[in-house]
Amino acid sequence: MDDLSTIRSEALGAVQQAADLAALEVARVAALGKKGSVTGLMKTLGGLAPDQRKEFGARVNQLKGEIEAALEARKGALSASALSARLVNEKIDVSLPARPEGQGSLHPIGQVMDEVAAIFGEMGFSWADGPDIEDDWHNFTALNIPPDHPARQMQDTFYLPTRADGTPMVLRTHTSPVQARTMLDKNVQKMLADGGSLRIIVPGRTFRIDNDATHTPMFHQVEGLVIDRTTHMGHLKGCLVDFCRAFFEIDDLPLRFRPSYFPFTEPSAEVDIGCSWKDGELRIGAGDSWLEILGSGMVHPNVIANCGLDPAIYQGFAFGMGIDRIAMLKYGIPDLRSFFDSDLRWLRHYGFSALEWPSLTGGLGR
Ligand code: 2NL
Repeated sequence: MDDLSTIRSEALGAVQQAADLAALEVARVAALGKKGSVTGLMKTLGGLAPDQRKEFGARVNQLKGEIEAALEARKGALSASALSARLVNEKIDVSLPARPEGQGSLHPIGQVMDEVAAIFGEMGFSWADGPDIEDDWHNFTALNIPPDHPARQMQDTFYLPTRADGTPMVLRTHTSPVQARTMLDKNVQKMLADGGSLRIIVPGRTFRIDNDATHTPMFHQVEGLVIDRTTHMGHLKGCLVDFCRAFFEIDDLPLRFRPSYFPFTEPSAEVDIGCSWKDGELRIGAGDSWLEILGSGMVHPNVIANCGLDPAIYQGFAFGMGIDRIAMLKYGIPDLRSFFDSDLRWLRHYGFSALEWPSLTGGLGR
C-alpha cells in the first residue's frame, strides 16, 4: 500500500514539475510506459489471491486514471503557455513601412485598345472577340475575297495544317472573321429581325508574312461594324470623324475621305487626317499634308449574304485600322519593332498607368 502512495506522489509530482512537453513525455513514460512504475504494479496483480487482486486492481486502475488526467491537464497548460510565448516572440510591427513593390505598366497597344473602346463604347459599340486561328472560309471566302486574291497566297498568309475534314486553316490576316461570325450568330440575327442595330468593334492580334521596318508578322487591328436597315455612308462619315477627333484629342482635326477599293466593301473610302512635317517631325492636326489612318466602306452585299442576312433588307458600314500604327502616331513612338522587344526600359518610358482607365470624360491618354 505504501508502495502505491509513493508511486502516486512521485508520478503526479513529475507531471506537475514538467517544464515543457518533452519533460511531460518523460514523466508519462516513467509512470505509464512499458517499464513504468504503474505498469509495474499492474504486472504484480497476476500473483495475488483473487479477492486481493480485485481490490488492489481497482486502486491501481484508479491511480492510472488519475495520472492520465493530470498528464492531460498539464499538457493543456503547457500548450497554452507555449502559444502565448510564440505570440510574444513572433509579434509583428504593423507600423513598419511596407517593402516597395515593383510597379507594372500597360503596354501602349493595350492602352490604345482601351482608348478606342472607350470612344466607340460611348457611341453604343460592344467589344467582340474571336479565335486567332481561323478557317479559310471565315477569313477569306465570307469576306468576298476571290479564290485567286493575292492576300490568299502562301507567301502572304500563315497557313496551318489542314483540318481533318480538309478545311484549310490560317492565322487570321484581319479581325473581320469575328464580324462574320457575329453576323452569323442566331441571337444577333434575331435581334436584327426585331429591329435592333448591330454595333461592334473587334480589337485583336492579326498575322501576315511580312517583316521589315514598318511591318511585323504579328500586329494589331481594330475593325468596326454597324448593321441594320438604315445605316448609310453619312453615318460612316460622322462616326469616323468623331472617332478620329476624340482619339487624337484635336477638336478641329481635318479629315479627308478618299475613294478606294476593298473586296468586302462597296463603296470604299480611305480616311486621311491633316498633318504637316517640320524639320522631319510630324505634326498632326494642321497643315497641308495628309496621313492615311484607316480604311472603311459600306459592307458589300455579298458579305451580308454570305453571313446569312438578306442584303435587300440589311446594310451598314465597316472600317479597319492598325492599332500599332495609330499608337505610334499618337504617342510619338518612332520604331514599330520596339513594340515587341519586351524591353522593360522601353516599357517604363512608353507604358501607361494601370489605374487610370481611358474615358471621354476623365481623359484618354496621358
Ligand atoms: C484597313 C482596311 C477595312 C473592313 C476593314 C470589313 C469587315 C466586314 C465586312 C466589311 Cl465583316 N468590311 N472590314 C472594311 C473596310 C476596311 O480595313 O486598311 N485596315 C487596316
